[in-house]
Amino acid sequence: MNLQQRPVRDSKPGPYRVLREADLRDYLAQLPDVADRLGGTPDAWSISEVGDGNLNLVFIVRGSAGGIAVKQALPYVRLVGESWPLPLSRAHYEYLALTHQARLAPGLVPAVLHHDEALALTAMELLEPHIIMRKGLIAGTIYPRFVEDVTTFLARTLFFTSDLAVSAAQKKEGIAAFAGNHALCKITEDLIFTDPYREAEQNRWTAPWLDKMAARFREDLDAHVAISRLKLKFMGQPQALIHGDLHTGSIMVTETETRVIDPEFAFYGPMGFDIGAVLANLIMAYLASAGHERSAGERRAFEAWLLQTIEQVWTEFARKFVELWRSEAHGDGYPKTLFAGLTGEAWLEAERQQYVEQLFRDTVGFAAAKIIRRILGLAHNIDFEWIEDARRRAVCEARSLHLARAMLVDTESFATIGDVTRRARQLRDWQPDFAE
Ligand code: SR1
Ligand code: MG
Repeated sequence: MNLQQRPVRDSKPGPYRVLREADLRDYLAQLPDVADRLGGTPDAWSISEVGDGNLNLVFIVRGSAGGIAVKQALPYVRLVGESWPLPLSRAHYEYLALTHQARLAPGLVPAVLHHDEALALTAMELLEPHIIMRKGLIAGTIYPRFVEDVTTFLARTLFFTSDLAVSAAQKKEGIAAFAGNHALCKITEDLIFTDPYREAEQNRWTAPWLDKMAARFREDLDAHVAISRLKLKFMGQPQALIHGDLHTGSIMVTETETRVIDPEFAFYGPMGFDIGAVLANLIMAYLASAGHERSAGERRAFEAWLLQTIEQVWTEFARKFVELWRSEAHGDGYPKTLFAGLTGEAWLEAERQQYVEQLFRDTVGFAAAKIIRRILGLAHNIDFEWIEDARRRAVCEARSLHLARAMLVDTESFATIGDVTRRARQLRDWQPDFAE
């Protein structure tokens, strides 16, 4: 597992240009492996741009033999436009992360077929019939395989890139390999850890209902201290190679398969940021669910599954992580020679539990930050946005903000994941007073 390896260059480098469908056809036609996979003649391939994310172009290309997905980075933030430039190098970091994650968590990320540094372009296997998990959750679909797969992904990618598993030299090489991805980190530092708590031009929320709540967050110094501590952890704790944007829009699912996509925000950061992202998005799916029901209570079974999933994502992650620590700890952290014999092992086991308890606190805090940014910041979630009635949407968002504020500021009062789901369940039917 050498993170320093150069990305493969399957074709001659050329200058960057934004590819249109016709350019992409010509480009792919000269890649023999890709052309074989698609089959037939290039003029018969269908190509459509389907990207609905905030940053990139995504094309689906189909031929007589099969399909591929092609992602190209734009030199700016797609959501905002050319006024917000963004380095193309994020495609390099995404490629590096994807190929590393494929080795650490086989079968849980899309296979890379081709990467072009100059074009900031990556061709991947087409995930079919997978859909973006967020859309499935809005539809009320249960994913029985999800807990098993996402906790394997989290436990293995985080453990095997940490000081518990690799040497200090390897770890530092890993940190160096991703250190240039700072422009993407800066987006997170601003949009998640700063802007929702101050007047920022790009902030938005469901007005007028959330006006008072938004104003309270801007004046809430307890929240400002808590979010600043988390920001410092995000910037200064290179615990492991994290995905960096692990929301339910970065996960593709069927009822039997899970794939984690889009690691362009990857860098060495705190593990709790990834785990918190998954939990935050499940919590938002749960508290948005009332906004999607057509008759009262029709989604109760789905909501019960979501609460159980939130609990199991944490407990299964923690179990798998500790198990890896017991069996695969070849890193320079906690040298074996310092914990010899039965007594040493008992102390080490107690230390593992402490580590996981701290990780849980980090996770709860980061989850809170991820919820708040989706309701008060620039980039919102369709979980809420697709609730057409604005007042109804604001009710779901207010419940989520209420829970998130408690998780952010009173993190210690959430001793277990059961405390999180209990508070979420209590808020499911809470009626906020928007005049307060
Ligand atoms: C300007 S980019 C906004 C958001 O989209 C990405 O998915 C990240 O979550 C980022 O914060
Ligand atoms: Mg993304």
